Amino acid sequence: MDTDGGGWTIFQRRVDGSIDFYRKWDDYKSGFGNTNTEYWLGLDNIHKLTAQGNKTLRVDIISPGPPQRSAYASYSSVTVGDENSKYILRVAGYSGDAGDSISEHNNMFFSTQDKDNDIRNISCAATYFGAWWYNACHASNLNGLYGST
Ligand SMILES: [Ca+2]
Repeated sequence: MDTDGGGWTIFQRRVDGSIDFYRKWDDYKSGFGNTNTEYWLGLDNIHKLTAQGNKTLRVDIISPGPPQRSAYASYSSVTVGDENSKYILRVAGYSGDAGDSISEHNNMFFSTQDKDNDIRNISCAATYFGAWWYNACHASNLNGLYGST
């Protein structure tokens, strides 16, 4: 919570693979998991957060190693639409040292195994066992199988 000046709300956290993230629309809408370990805050909540003025998105990734390595990606502007918009993602202003694997998901809808809103003629969520703003299909898949490359 004190990274880069603090003031963050953590909307997704994965640390040990203890929570199953291959879930359906209603779980991603409402949220799931345990704030002491792994969780997803819920798309309705993420929408409300990002609707309150300009928000920065930051992704921190740590590879346990050894040697332990970390990298981050930051986006100076992010919004997630409401459910009627299929939680459309609008993201811009990358900086960081992880590389930019989210900008290509800009303007995409959220998809889950039971709601295919991607732009490919397969279900990206079912094919890659995740839930994300898939396009055709992904540069990042942070709700995919834990430990998968
Ligand atoms: Ca599709």
